Amino acid sequence: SEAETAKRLAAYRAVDKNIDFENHRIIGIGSGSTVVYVAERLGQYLLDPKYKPFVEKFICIPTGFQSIQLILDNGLQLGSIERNPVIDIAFDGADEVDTNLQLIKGGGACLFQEKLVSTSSKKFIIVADYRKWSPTSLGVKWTRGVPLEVVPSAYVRVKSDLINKLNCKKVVLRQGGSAKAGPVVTDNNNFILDADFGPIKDPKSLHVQLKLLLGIVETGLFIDNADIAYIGNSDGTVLIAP
Ligand code: DER
Repeated sequence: SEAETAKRLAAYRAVDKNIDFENHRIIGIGSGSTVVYVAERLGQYLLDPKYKPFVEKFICIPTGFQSIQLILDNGLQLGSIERNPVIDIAFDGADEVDTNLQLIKGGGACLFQEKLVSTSSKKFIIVADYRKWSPTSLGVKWTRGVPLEVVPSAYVRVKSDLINKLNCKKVVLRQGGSAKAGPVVTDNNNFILDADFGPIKDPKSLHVQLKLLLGIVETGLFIDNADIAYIGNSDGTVLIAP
């Protein structure tokens, strides 16, 4: 599809332009469908005799179970953030990117480990297709609400606080649907609440207010974290922001 082509374009370009084969060793690998192409591209370099000596030394840090699969399926070395708390460069997708490179993430319910990796990385690269790019504000392209990782026993309290203290319009406990009866359980054994605030004028302030609510482990607002975004367009071009 057009979006898949755009995802692959952005991901390949991001890897080709940002991996320093000699100096990078610890590589953060995100979650979702776009970062699949980042792992795929690294796997291609691994098969190239010229690059193999460098890529086989890469230690790839996952952001959840899907990310672990991605690393293993592409023949890359799997590491842990406990063993490698400082990451050289990390790649991940996003649900929405604004012109200040503020992000909404968490569509794939992996936001906690994603933020642990992205904020532990010296360089953080976003790869996405054109549907995620929001030249105005966050909460315009991604309209399913800000994903929040919450402690399961606290979800009713958090929902009430979101509505009564932060004037959230709509809060939904994310369900597994046909994949799993009942709520989605994250790789950290938590629930996800999707909190719809509409267009978000000041994502940094909202993030701080959310973090003060008892029961919220982490938010899907990634503030002042991404360094570069590669946005694949349907016409084959790639927008690089900033
Ligand atoms: O969960 C996440 O934050 C993922 O990065 C995700 O939302 C991006 O997913 P996609 O690359 O499949 O659109």
